[in-house]
Amino acid sequence: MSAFPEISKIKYEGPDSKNNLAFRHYNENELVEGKSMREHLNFACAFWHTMRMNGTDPFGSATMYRPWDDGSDSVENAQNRVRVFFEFLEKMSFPFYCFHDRDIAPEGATFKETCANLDAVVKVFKEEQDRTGINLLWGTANLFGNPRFMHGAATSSNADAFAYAAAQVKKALEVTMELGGRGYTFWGGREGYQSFLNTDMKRELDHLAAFMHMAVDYAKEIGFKGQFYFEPKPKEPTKHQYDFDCAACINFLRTYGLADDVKMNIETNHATLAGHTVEHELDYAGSQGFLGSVDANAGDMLLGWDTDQFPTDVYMTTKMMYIIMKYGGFKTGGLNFDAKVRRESFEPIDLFYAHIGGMDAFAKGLKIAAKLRASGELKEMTTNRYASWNSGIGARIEAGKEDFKSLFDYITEKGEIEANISGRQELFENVLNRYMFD
Ligand code: XUL
Ligand code: CO
Repeated sequence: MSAFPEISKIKYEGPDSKNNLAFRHYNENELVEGKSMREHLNFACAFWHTMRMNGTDPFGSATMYRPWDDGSDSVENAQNRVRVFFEFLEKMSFPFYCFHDRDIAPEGATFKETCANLDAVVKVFKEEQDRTGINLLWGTANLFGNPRFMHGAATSSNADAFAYAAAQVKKALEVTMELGGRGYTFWGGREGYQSFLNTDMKRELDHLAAFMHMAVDYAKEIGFKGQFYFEPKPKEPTKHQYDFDCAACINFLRTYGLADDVKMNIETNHATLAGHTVEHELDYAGSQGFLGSVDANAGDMLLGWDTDQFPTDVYMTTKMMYIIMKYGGFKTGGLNFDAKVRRESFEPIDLFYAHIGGMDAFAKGLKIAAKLRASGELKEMTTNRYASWNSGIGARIEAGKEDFKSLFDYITEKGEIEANISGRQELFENVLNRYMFD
């Protein structure tokens, strides 16, 4: 039985279409720089938002109308959600999806029962994957929702909570592998702290590293070839999260010997909460060789929390795709819509409008980014800013042929530096606008 009987498969109708249930830009097989849009974008749908968000917020109860969901915690209801999810994925032409263990299956009375519930639901995922050819981009474990993780999971002051989290991730890795997942994501959840007075930070960080090493080791042991990701987020729920931003995460990975096994999963709204733009985070990770995957969403600059809105700002998607393409595009990762419809957008059809908007915004951004790259105009302007490094003293510094003493002599003799040239930020912005609208 169909959960969305009035909605047929969403088709590409081109930029002139006025059909709100059609793609205007996302044409999955269209080639951009010789690669299909589908492969450039690797869109994934987040099970937790699409199937589990019911509209509750700190001030009010559920608003969402979901006729297929009986609201119970039964395994049967969980299995049925999976079938509805795949109907949605198929109608939206999603090549991928992502999940947390606890979104897809209910906890049982014991850990053993919980694992059995998970297996029962994973069986349906497997059937639906085989039926549709839709794949798992990455899996993850929810190590933050249950009260047992009140002090964190890998960084908990309670060693048993660490052990429970390890058991949970062991199982989540097995399930991710069973479903052919291309990756596994760590998001800290409660891995952080509120007050230094009651916190042994060094010990907590050591534990977090030990935990991630155990995961990497176990993945090797069972032959899981997926890419591990670490997802930065600066606050919410804890005040000081250990995975604050890409710089903090990469420092952690390098310090603890995890740099070869883990890349970044960068989320727009998390970047902005850290006081960065998502472009900054993508470029930083890319420049350090850690660009893995993206949780695509948007925040609200007037609200200081993680609103997880759908991304519709084509400036933002253009800049994101420009940077992602600069680093060679996604290898294992993709664009996972870690985004939810607003509490007031409570009808099933809103799930379609939301994802169509996000996918079209990225498809349009991809096309503009490709035009920018083809012309080389911005790149050339940026390169020209650094012309002083191409010869003379700049080239010698880059080649490691100068030191403080030689530079002291150089400047002493010269007396003053070559005149600076304008940064021309406004001109750069004008050029971008020309590509946005022409
Ligand atoms: C939370 C968040 C998570 C991670 C996966 O803010 O982004 O959903 O993406 O745990
Ligand atoms: Co996320």
